[in-house]
Amino acid sequence: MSKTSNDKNKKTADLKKFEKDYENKTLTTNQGLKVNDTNNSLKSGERGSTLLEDFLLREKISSFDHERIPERIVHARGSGAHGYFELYDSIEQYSKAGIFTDTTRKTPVFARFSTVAGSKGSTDLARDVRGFAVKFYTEEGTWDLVGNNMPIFFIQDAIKFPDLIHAVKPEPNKEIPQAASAHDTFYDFVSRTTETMHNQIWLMSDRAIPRSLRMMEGFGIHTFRLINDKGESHFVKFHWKPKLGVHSVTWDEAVKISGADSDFHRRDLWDAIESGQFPEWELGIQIVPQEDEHKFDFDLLDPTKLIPEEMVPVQLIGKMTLNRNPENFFAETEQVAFLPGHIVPGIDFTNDPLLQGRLFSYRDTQLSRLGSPNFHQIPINRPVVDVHNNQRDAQMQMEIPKGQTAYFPNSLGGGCPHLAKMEEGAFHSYEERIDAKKIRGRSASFSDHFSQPALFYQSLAKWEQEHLKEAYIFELGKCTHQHIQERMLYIIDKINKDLAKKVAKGLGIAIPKSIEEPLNQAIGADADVAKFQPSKKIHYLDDAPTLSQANTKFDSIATRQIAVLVGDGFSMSDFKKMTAVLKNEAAVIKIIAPHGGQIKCDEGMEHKVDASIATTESVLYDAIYIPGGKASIDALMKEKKFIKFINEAFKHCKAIAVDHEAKQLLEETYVLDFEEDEAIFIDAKPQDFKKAIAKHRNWNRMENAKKIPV
Ligand code: HDD
Repeated sequence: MSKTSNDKNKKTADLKKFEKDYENKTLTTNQGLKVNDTNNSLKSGERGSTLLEDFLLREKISSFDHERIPERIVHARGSGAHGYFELYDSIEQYSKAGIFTDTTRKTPVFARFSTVAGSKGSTDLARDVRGFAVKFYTEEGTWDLVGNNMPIFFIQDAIKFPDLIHAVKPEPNKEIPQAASAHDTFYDFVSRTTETMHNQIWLMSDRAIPRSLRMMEGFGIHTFRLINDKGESHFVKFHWKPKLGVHSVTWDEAVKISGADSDFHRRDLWDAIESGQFPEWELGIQIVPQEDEHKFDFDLLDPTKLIPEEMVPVQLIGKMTLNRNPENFFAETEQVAFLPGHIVPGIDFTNDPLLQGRLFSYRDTQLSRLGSPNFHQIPINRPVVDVHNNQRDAQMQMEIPKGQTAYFPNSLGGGCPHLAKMEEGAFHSYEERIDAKKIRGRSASFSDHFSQPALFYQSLAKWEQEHLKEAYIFELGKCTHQHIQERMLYIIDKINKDLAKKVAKGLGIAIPKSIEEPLNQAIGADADVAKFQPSKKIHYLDDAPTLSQANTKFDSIATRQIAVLVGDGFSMSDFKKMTAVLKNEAAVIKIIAPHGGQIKCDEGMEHKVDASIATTESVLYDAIYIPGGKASIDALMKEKKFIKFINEAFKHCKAIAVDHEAKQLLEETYVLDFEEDEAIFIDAKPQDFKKAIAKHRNWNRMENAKKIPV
């Protein structure tokens, strides 16, 4: 039982019924037979062959042989946690859902964050979209909000999802590359499917390499409906805003973290919860009244478009807190099944063609992944309210449905389970008026593929644009076919000419003036870009500052990992003065020394070393502090990896503070080669160092950082 459990949580109480404790228990077979030897098989004599009769061996090995289930076809790599959701104020004017009207509730949740393309064991730091799925165990049934950390998706119609995923997954002939979009098939596909460009450019941005799962936004992406008790509908987009702000690592760090600790995000989430620093996100909604459906330049049903917050502000309506780690990864995080089709009265779908297809896919996939339509009976998937219907049997039925009838209507079962009345909270689909021909096609209102990618790029800070450009050069540089690179350059040029020029320079090829094959092969043979770029309307924005991470929160150093580099004889007074301030703000102090075990300060006391320099890397920390003490600095100078450690932190624009003799160590590095750096501190006030850590990175250092050859 983890120390951060929340016993009042109704779902936690439900899960407890299924938890199994092994303390002081005797080993048995699955039939409860006590076993006194699980190390030796039954043999015909000491050196003889093993007997088929050995049921103990058969049960143990056979169970092992079958312990894997298929990993998720996408989002296989993920980490989950339990928590709860609280509503600030009722929004009954929009929705009748209990979760949105009852402020006294603490609705239990289970959240799972994931990468998309990689396998279950792949690195957390892949350049990728992150899944952001939340299961709300509400009093009216389970609601799943299955979103991502980017507000838009690659494609407009679910029928293209298999193509997108086949293109981004490892190439089928050689199963390369793992957890990476930087390869030919992905760019071959996206350069022929221009609707992908908006999500594609977000994928090139820092959003695709978060510092922490706790420091990323989440989005429901689709336009959903909220339905109030009068049956009125408002369009809604859901947002999750992290309390710690939105922060990312650099690509160089991501690559190195993948080697140093490929579980970096999973560990970070786990450790934060275990230490009582519970991750929090506020839930926000953008509301569009029914009558404003056609007021935008884009179609609300098009999932490749966002509604800029500058047009429709996000109202924060509640908060999710994750306060308990799972007891068992497989039972909870692996077996949890999210379905966009899980909604409750007060929330409904729109005709977004991507959402509509998802409503089929998720249930379908659980059948092969979890093996049975009874997957809702698995503890993590059970709603916190009773389930009664006439669905029966199938593999792994865990309940014993009583009675003679399993059909409706019936008289023999007393008419039960009986139908719910509307006043009892029965679900009723929104009665949208439809008058249409059946067609296989796409609305012309979906055909603007370039305005929003352009808006995104224009809205970024200079340093974000620089990172994005480098990402394109890296990704396209990994493509081996020049015609694919050229197509991409041609398209990037339609988004932003300056960006295309810089990427072309990095690739060493020219931007083609024209392309021979049609621009978008997915929705019709036409190379006329103008058709995909409708003229600006009155609501068009040139800049949407809320899209930039430069405008996120920079007010906390809670859970930031501070590497404190010390050798024997380090100055205790320096150490105390600095770490007291940092600890007070809930930063995590990690003592790194030339050796493991204990390290002595100049006052003769022993301190536990968190990591010896041989076992750790600079990229795992947010900032460095080095206290004085001559003997300590002499010891650090002897171990050259400390120099690399500091140079790398400098390269990654992190805050570095040194006191007294520790300045000598900086002289061995590149740090002092550059004048005036607002995040380098020599004998400075701990408060100033703290502020620099809260800023996450000193991006003003970027040009100097590029000159560091590590
Ligand atoms: Fe999906 C899993 C998010 C489009 C088909 N998706 C999955 C997960 C997330 C998303 C977060 C992992 C859930 C978990 O942690 O278990 N997917 C999205 C978003 C989309 C989207 C935000 C667009 C707005 N997905 C999408 C389409 C299809 C799928 C269009 C199919 C037509 N997604 C699946 C799936 C998965 C899945 C194959 C794999 C595992 C699972 O469902 O449970 O059914």
